[in-house]
Amino acid sequence: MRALFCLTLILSLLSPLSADLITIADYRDDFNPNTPSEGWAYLWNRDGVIGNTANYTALLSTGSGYDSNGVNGLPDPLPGRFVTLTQNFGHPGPAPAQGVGFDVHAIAAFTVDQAGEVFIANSNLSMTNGNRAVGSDTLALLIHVNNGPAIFQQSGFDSTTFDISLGELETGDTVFVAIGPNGSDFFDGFALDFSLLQEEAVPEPSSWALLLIGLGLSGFTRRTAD
Ligand SMILES: [Ca+2]
Ligand SMILES: [Ca+2]
Ligand SMILES: [Ca+2]
Repeated sequence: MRALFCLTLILSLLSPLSADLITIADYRDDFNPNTPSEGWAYLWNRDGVIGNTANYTALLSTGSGYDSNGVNGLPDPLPGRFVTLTQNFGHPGPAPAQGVGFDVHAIAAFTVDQAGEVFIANSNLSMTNGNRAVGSDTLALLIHVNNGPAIFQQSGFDSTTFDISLGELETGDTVFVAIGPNGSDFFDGFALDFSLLQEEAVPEPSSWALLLIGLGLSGFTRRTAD
């Protein structure tokens, strides 16, 4: 009986857990031009290089999206210039060649409200300015969590996707998706979208059934032994 219980317990532990992926955020679906939806922040690295959240500050609502001065119309005064995020359009800020100390990024950030592995899915970042020569002046994409190192970094694309795992996150961790001018901001208009999915590990019903059977047999063995 004890051997059977042990076997059952081992089998139940070996049974795969089902991983339900739920969408916890979606850039376009969640976009509110007046006030960021719960969990979201729209930022720019006004005060220093990308990757250090101490340098980040909020973009301000213009009523149709967010830019550096919160007043409809671009360009804004340096160092903001064309930095903006709206539901269907975005643009990074300027680069050192344009009179600032570092590449100014537009940053979409989301803070998770529960622990678990988080994935980016359904992602796309495409340059959209019709006057731009394909393959010319590009963007730089950088993704990091809190003040951690870059999890994903790419530049030199006309269009790209970035479906990746961000690993196990804790409640309150923030994902930053930052788009920079990659040297200059001419023709740098873009379209952005992505979802964040989170895994909720739920034991398979069969695992629970086996475990309960195992525990029941264990109890039976003890009673007969007494
Ligand atoms: Ca979407
Ligand atoms: Ca403005
Ligand atoms: Ca550029």
